[in-house]
Amino acid sequence: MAIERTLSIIKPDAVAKNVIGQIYSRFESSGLKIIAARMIHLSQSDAEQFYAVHRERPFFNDLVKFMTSGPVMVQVLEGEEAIKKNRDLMGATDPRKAETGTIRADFADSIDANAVHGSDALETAIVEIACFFPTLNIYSR
Ligand code: RTP
Ligand code: MG
Repeated sequence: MAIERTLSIIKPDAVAKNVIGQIYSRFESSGLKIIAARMIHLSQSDAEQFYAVHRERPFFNDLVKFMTSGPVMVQVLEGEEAIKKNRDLMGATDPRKAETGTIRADFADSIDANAVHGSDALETAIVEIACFFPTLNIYSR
């Protein structure tokens, strides 16, 4: 199986709920390593750029407003099939549809305030990681 890297964001709702550590434990228990991390309060243009693929979607403005509503914790996760593994840990976008035991089922309140982001493919992971971390600040062991 391939070792991959993925970008994870703990969104403002989960940071405000003080569950960064609980979410980090789930990454670590599943075998994913946190190889870079920083807390940042996204500006409007940061959020618009990051979610540019959704620019034409009806929920775009709400998404940008939410993602800039408070600080987020951003991390690079590394491990076997990290992209899929992280998406599996996250659960479905809408927490009402997320499987029991997933991060969104346990910590998210709504489709907007849904606790976490995770890259959805290899190419997006590369682009998203580069948005936040220069190679120099990624500590793969
Ligand atoms: P994310 O990008 O944040 O990891 O979430 P995702 O892949 O599960 O979902 P995506 O389709 O990429 O959508 C990005 C974020 O936009 C909000 N959204 N709202 N009202 C809606 O129908 C709707 N659809 C998506 C969600 O907050 C989602 O996380
Ligand atoms: Mg997405």
